[in-house]
Amino acid sequence: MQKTNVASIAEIALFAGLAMVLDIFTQPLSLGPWLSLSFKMVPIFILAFRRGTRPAVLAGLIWGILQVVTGQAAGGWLNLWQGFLEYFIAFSLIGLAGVIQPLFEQTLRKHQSLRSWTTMILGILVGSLSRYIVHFIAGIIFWGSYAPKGQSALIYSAIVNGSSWLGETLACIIALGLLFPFIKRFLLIS
Ligand code: 218
Repeated sequence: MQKTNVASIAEIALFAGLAMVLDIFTQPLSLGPWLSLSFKMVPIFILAFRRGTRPAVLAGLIWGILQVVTGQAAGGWLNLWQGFLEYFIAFSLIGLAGVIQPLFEQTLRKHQSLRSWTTMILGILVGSLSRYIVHFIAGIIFWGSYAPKGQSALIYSAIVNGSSWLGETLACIIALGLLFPFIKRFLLIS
């Protein structure tokens, strides 16, 4: 595991701040009622691929805390347990995107270019799925009363969180795919 140093602490703050700025100043790109693209997780993924899992988990946690203390989370905050789960735990888990790169480093040394794209996409999937599993569970437990009449809490949560997971994940894969050739030399992925 990498030693924490001043540069990585500064980058944790920087990338958490960047995610927060995107959160405040950008709007999801709506592609219809069920799909809107949102790029806000990109800074956390970049940090995960640059510094590894631990710094990225910390940056995700800070982003979650920032949303709560700035009032940005108000619409998504029902009570302490739910808020803790969906802002502190869920956002921290985005950083798990960093677990893939060390695995690939050890197991797949050949096929350089294929490896880097696979690492990036798998990392994004692991981070975003980990986050959204928490939102899905919280959706069943805490948001069930918002379900349309006749729809179970489970189905409601699967639809709501499934569609925002898809929009966020697709957007991050597209955005990082476009950025990747330009930022590659700043990442652990090669
Ligand atoms: C069914 C349902 N509705 C709302 C929420 C709350 N939720 C979902 C996804 C992401 C976030 C964090 C802010 O973007 C929140 C609070 C839910 N879990 N389930």
